[in-house]
Parts: sequence; structure tokens; C-alpha cells
Amino acid sequence: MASKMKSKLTEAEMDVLEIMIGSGPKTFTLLYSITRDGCNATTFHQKCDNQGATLTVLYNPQGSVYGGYAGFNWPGPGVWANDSKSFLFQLKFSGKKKERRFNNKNFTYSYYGSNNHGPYFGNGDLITFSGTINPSKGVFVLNGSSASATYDIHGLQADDITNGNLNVTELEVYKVTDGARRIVLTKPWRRTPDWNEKFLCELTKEMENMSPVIETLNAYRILLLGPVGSGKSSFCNTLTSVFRGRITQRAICGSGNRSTTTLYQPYNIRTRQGSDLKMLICDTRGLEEHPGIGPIDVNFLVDGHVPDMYEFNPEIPIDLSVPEFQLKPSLSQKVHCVAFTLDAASLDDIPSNVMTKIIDIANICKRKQIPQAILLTKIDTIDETVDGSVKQTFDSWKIHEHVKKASKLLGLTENLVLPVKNYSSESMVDDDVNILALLALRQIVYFVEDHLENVHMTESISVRRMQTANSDSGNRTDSGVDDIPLNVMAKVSNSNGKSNKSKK
Ligand SMILES: Nc1nc2c(ncn2[C@@H]2O[C@H](COP(=O)(O)OP(=O)(O)OP(=O)(O)O)[C@@H](O)[C@H]2O)c(=O)[nH]1
Ligand SMILES: [Mg+2]
Repeated sequence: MASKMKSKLTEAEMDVLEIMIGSGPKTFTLLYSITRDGCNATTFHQKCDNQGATLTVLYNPQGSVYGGYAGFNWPGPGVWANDSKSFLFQLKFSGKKKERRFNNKNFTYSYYGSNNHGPYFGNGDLITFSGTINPSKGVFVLNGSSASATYDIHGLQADDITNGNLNVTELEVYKVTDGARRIVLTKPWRRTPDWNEKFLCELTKEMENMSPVIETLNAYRILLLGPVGSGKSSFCNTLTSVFRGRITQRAICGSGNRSTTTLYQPYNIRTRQGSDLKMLICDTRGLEEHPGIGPIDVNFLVDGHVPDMYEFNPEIPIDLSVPEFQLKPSLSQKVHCVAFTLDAASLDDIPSNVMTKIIDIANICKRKQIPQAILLTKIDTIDETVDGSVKQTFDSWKIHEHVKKASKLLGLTENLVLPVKNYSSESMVDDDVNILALLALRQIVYFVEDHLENVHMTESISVRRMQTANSDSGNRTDSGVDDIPLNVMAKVSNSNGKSNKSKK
């Protein structure tokens, strides 16, 4: 069936084209693909004539994507379509997003019917091919032409759209019909138990009972980092709300070009019974375009040199001259997991220098073997079904697409991307929002536990080495062990290295 054919056009690109067409939600059904059907004018007409509105999309080897929209049937031989709805468009140029609609200036020459041609837009604007084109090494060198005649290409040259050639790796034609695209997943993209009160209760209890595998460590320290306005402070509030059973507003949230949060502020999480969870969620200043905090600050931050409540100077990174600089941080001051907070709706719009900072920070964490996760926030803004019911999160293909995109952006595996919907406008807590937040928190805590087990093991090995060295030299003393910086005497409850993850 045509609708099941694999298409190159992404859902995000369909969203953009839907807006360019401008008459509500649209479904795109792939009718013709030159890589599948052959690049041949007769085949194009067999598959695409009498189909109503169609969209032609060309993909070139330089990573440019462009094409044209025809609002009616392709006309009969020798006939011009007069179509005020038609337009040409650009989606990418040389691999970079360039989303532009080129309006029709002269409806008389909107598009042309010719038995011997493929899609033919304007009086020479985009004539794709005639006859048959055979590919060479995956590239179809089309024998058409491109120019600026009927469509207004905003003063650009045709070359600014086509890279000066009509070589393509694919040309697709879609039938465009009214109606929202609905992709029903046959199974959730991530499995979870049934969402109900019992599950919520289990998750809550599990988190309340978690305690670090290294006994002397009082609390896991989880650092939130991400662009300005990505929802870091809101996530702190969401977690504190989940455990208090009411909406809390401990961290100030807001929106603006500069970060609302200016301090490095760890938040404890208090339960309804008044006890604290053994974890601190650390809010921090957002990563700004210029200058703002960057990898140098974060390097000191994750190593524990930055004191709690430190106010970052966005102009100058922290260094040893700062009086509060912690010279010998303990394990409890170090960061045990970095959660990058990314706004799901703005993944494509992260300024390039902010993205560079994030990648540099991710690499620092990798080098230091600090676990990382991505909190994908604001998922309610990218899928209306989820806006209505957060329970649908793992059934939403749109969210899955964004999860995949976030994982690619940071080069982290997909299972490290944790979708969340923060409390932002609610006045009461909601079980499903709580469950989603708890699933994210649980995963982060699991990563931290794994990390601490590694820390523990590394320290145990170094202790054994030192003991061996001391006994070899006949110098073995108890004080040698005391000199080890971390608490290597930590008791791990079970001998095969498995943690006391949940002390019930
Ligand atoms: N709809 C929706 N809005 C959210 C969500 N998370 C945060 N927001 C809103 O996004 C805006 C920014 O949120 P903050 O939590 O202040 O973001 P931040 O990352 O702490 O920002 P800075 O401190 O400025 O770096 C606020 O208006 C929040 O209400 C979410 O999951 N869904
Ligand atoms: Mg904030």
C-alpha cells in the first residue's frame, strides 16, 4: 500500500509544509519515488495524475531539500495549471535547515502537463526531468532546469536552492489530503507497567527508600544543566511537588533571554511525612549564548569545587581566586549525575554556541565517567494528545521522534533520554505527571547507583594495591588506608557488587 512506503520526508518537515500550505492539518501519502519506481516520465504520470494536490520533493547529494506544491491534479498534455495555491519551497540548504515558501507571482504558469516530463513547475522555475534518467552510483543527474521566473524566490539565485545542479539522490511525490496525520504505534516505544495508583505508590516508595551504595554518602547529587528556559527550575519544583503532594514553587521559574536562575542551588526533596529523600537536585544557571557559564565552570562544578548557593559570574568563569572555591571537595560535594535539560519543542533551535557548550560539557562528563541523562521537557507542547493525557507519552510517535533527535544531538543512547512534563500552569498535582517525573528520577538514580558502584570498585582496587605495596615493603600500617580520599571502607551490602538500591 502506498501509505506504508518508507518516505524520506520527516514528520517535522511535514509539519513545516503543512504550515506552508496553510489550510489546516494534512496527510502526506507517498505516490512516487524515483529510487523505488524509476526516474521515468510515464511512471510519474501513471502514479501521480488525477491524485488531487501533490507535493514534489527533491533531495540532492549536498543535503539540500526543495520542491513544489501543486494544489490540483497535474494537468493534461500541453496544459498549464492556473493555481493560486501552488508554491515552491526550500527545507534545507547544504544540510542546514532553510525553511522558505516561494510564492507564485503569475498563476497562469503555475505548473505544466507534459507526457514526456516529470514534475514541471512555473515557466522554467523547476523542470525536473524528461524521458528516463538512470542513476549512477546512487545519483540521478536530472536533465531539467531551474530558474527564477514564475515564483518569487526572495532575490535568491536558483543555485542558492539547488547548489547549482539538478543531481538528486531521491525525488518523491506525495498526495496531500486534508486531515491530521495519525500514526498509531502497535506497541509503546518504551515499556512501563500499567499507570495506576499502585504503580505511583511503588515508584514513590522506591525513591523514598533509595540510599547511596557508599554508606558515608548522605545524598546523591544530581546536576541539572541546559539552555535558558529549558525547564531546570521547573523540574526541581515538579519533583518537590510529587513528594509533597501539592504544587510547590521553591525554585523561581521564568522566561527571558538571560537565565532566571543565577545560583548553584541544591534542593532537598521532602516527603509528606517530613523526611528528606537521600538526593539533592541541583538547579543552576542556564547555558546562555554569550558569555554565561561554560565548560570551565561546569568542570569545577562536577568535581565539587563550587560551593552550594554560589552565584555564577556570567562574565568570568570560577577559578581558585574565588574565596569560596572548595579546594578538597568530598564525594558528597561532587556531582554524581548530569541531567541535560532540553526543551522538546526547541531541539532544532538551540543556538550553535550553546550546543557547542553542551557537547563540550558532555565530553567532560564522559572523560570523568560521570553518568549523563537528558531530561526532555515540555513534551506537552509537542503533542496535543500528551497535553491532554500525560499517560500517552510512550504511545506518542511524536515524542519518540523527539527522543531520538535529542539522543542524536548529544550522542547519548536513546534510553538515556527521559521525557517529562513539568508542572507549569497546574494548581493541583496529577498522578500521571507524577509517574512520568518519577520514572525519570528513578532512571537517573539507577545511573547514579551504577556510577557509585564503579567508584567504590575503583577505590577498593586501589586500596588492595596499596595494601599489597605496603605489605611487600614490610610497611603495612592502618594509616595507609585512612589516607584514601573516598570512603573506601564503605559497606556494600552484598558481596557480588549489587547495591542496596532499595532499602525497604
Ligand atoms: N508547558 C510546559 N511549560 C514548561 C515546562 N517546563 C517548564 N515550562 C515553562 O518554561 C518556562 C521556563 O522554565 P524554567 O523552569 O524557569 O526554566 P529554566 O531552565 O530554569 O530557565 P533559566 O533558569 O532561565 O535557565 C517557564 O515559563 C515554565 O513554566 C513543561 O514541561 N511544560
Ligand atoms: Mg531556572
